[in-house]
Amino acid sequence: MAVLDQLTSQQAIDLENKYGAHNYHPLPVVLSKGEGVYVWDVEGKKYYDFLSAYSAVNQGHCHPKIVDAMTQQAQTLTLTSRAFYNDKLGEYEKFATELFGFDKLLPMNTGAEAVETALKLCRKWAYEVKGIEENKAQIVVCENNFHGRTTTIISFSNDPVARKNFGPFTNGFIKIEYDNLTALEETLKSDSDIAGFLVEPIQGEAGVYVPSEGYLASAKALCEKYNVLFIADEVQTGIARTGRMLAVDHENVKPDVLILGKALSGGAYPVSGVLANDSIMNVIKPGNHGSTFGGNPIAAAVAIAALNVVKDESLADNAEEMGQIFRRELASFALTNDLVESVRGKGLLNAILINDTEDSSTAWDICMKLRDNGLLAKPTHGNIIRFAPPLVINEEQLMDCISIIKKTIIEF
Ligand code: IF1
Repeated sequence: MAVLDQLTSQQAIDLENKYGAHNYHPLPVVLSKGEGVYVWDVEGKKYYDFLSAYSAVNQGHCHPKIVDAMTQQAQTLTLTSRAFYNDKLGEYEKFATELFGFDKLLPMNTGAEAVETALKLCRKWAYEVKGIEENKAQIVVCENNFHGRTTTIISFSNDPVARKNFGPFTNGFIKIEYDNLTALEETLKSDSDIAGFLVEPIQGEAGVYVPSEGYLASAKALCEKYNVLFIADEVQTGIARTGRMLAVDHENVKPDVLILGKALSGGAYPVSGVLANDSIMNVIKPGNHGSTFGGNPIAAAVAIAALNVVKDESLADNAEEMGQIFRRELASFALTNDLVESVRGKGLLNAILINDTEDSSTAWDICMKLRDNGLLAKPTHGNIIRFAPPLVINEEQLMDCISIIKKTIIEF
């Protein structure tokens, strides 16, 4: 059947239900256009986007400079594979390594691929540089982590929905409590086979869990003390989202391995990567690792444009400033409203805690009302709603959104 040229929302939803795997439960809204902080549904209703595709659209929807770079490159050379060189990759690698302060970049496509790349790099470094006995390397991870959906990554997840019936799982991971330095030091002290510590500077999916001040700096110091790689997963917290270029910058922490994704492309194209210095990255030799699309010319051109937008439009500073307004306004609102317990976050990665149980539908129901009132957001766990608009939002738009959020909750 020829797809109807102008679907209604319900028709679009029905098509997905019938022909698409049911691996998501989206909020019932069908988007057809995006521009800056706004998205429109197929009926033409306009919304503020307060999810930013889980922090991939930091630069705003369809940013002209990013779309331009993508369009130009797409009309010139899309993909060569790494069997040959191309004229964009080296330029991008130089740009990104100088911007983030590392010797080398290993380009991949999705966040999970970059996490997997970092795990392989860490293990290989452990055997060939640290001298751990082969196949004995352990990597420390945190409870309630989210690093992606591959079989190895869910092997160290504790989310039963992400794990059930996907076994057998990959060995070699030790889980400790997040934001607990004693647990980290005990583990590093007790086991000489530890290769690395993989951590989200803020746990996004866990509900925008901001660790104690100084946690990241102390964790890095412990990793140095025990010759363990500090691996920062900045797929969601990076690229100016938390008010600095990287969330680790709030504590002046330099990771041994940096993982980027999502807004590395401004949401225009799958671009991810792993950055490290030569003493680590040079364990990777030809044939060890790669992917068909990793480092393709479009990804390179888009990432350069996307990173330039972050710099040219001072998006980190804007995120910092707008985030402070957001948390101030919502914190004072929480004092006057029984439903909102508290607000937490950094920059424009924030969440409100709803005064209800984790398995309640309250957060979802509030998001449905927010949708009716023209603002799109989604709960993480049952009673937590994440608010993460594009970092290009201005104060007037932010105040408008805050009044929509307050009005919706008061109506609730
Ligand atoms: C989904 C969550 C967020 C990430 C961190 C790696 C990845 C992600 C810190 C993997 C991806 C996405 C995945 C997406 C929803 C979203 C998400 F709800 F799943 F947990 F943001 F919190 N590291 N997060 O946040 O990157 O392979 O997806 O490119 O799977 O539903 P990816």
